[in-house]
Amino acid sequence: MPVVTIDSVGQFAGQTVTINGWLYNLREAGKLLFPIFRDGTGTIQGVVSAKENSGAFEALKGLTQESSCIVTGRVNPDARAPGGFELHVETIDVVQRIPDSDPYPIQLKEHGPDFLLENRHLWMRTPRQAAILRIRAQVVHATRNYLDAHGYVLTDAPMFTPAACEGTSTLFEVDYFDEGKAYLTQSGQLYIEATAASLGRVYCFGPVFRAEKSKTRRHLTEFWMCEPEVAYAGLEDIMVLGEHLVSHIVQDVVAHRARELEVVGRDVSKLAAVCPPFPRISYDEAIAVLQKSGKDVKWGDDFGGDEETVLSSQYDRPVIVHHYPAAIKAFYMQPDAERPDRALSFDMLAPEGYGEIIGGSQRIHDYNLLLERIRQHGLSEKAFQWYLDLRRYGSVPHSGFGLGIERTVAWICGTTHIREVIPFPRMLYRIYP
Ligand code: NSS
Repeated sequence: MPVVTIDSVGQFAGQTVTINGWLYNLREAGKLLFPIFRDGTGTIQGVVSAKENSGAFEALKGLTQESSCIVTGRVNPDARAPGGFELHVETIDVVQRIPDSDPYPIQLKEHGPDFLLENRHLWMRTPRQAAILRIRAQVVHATRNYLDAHGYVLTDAPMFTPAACEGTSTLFEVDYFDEGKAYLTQSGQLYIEATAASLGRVYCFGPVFRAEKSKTRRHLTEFWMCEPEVAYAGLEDIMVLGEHLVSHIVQDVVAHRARELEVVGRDVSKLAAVCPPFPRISYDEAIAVLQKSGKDVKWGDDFGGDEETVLSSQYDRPVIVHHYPAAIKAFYMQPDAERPDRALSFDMLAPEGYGEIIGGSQRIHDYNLLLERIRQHGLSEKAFQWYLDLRRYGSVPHSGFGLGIERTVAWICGTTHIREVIPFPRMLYRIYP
């Protein structure tokens, strides 16, 4: 018997196949049983009759939810069945029966978020969570594919670092043998500035860590970032890369994960609009929009989630906000030549209130200016000697950005909280499981 996955049963209509899976649900109706099996690729409803097949009927009757089982049966086209096919069960081999005394904790009913997070290792089996994880994988695949196809070389950045990249307030400290304190990386950027000077166009893609004290639906303490970095690129070049990359990711998910988007209940028409060019507004214009809408902000303020939502709600696709005040941005950002109090920086804000998905900038390429900024920010000159070397030897203007994977997946899936889009979320009050 061919062993097949549920997402491919359509190719086996009329044939007898074997599915390796789990019992998702069971409805008993007298001499008929209607099990629903899942195998990680989808769910399929089965039917077993006591009269026709007493062996399978007995094996299945009373079988507990999430018991693992190997099912063999004939694939019958059935317009009423979700997915269009029904499995006429012939044999069932129970691999592990969950005892009635210790049932599967996640029942097919509403549970509170704390309970679900405490049981994340089990919660992820539910069809909605599995669909989200598949969409996440597609986002990662599309991101890498786009960059690989456009000449960007993957260069991994280290996780242990001797210094901060994105401000000292969110650093996780670790003891590093006799070297003293080290920190978990907040961003691979500084390192891929070096690989960009070696290879031209590069990116890194990995987990980053921020000791975020904020308990919001947009913040994790461990999240994944994709960071392209390009030698000889300016702010304009890198904004264009950002809009093309994000459009590609969204359209790739729409094309390849239609079923999963349906499972999570996403309004796909909203995603279809996401193609370049994206609207752009300067920070100054953004302040004016916010003030007009009644927000209590003044020039020089950074934007929080509320402000981002007001700004992005004006558009049907992500909006790019550029030229932020240098004072509220990172030490490495190149100042605008005409207005040095502005940084050549941009953030991309996702629509529908999902907030910032990209932060990026042109980098300072002048040695003296960079040294001055390192000093102004009270950063360790010693730890940054290698970074200053990049400005000593063949320095060029260069630019890059970081795309937050979880923020992007949360937006594409339309989830209310970012914790659902990573297999094991790490947050202020959560390190288990
Ligand atoms: O702090 S960023 O805005 N920018 C950087 O780290 C630069 N060093 C990247 C670069 O230029 N190579 O973070 C980038 C993105 C941001 O837009 C969010 O989408 C995401 O990273 N981000 C987060 N996601 C989840 N949780 C937290 N705490 C978080 N912080 C940033």
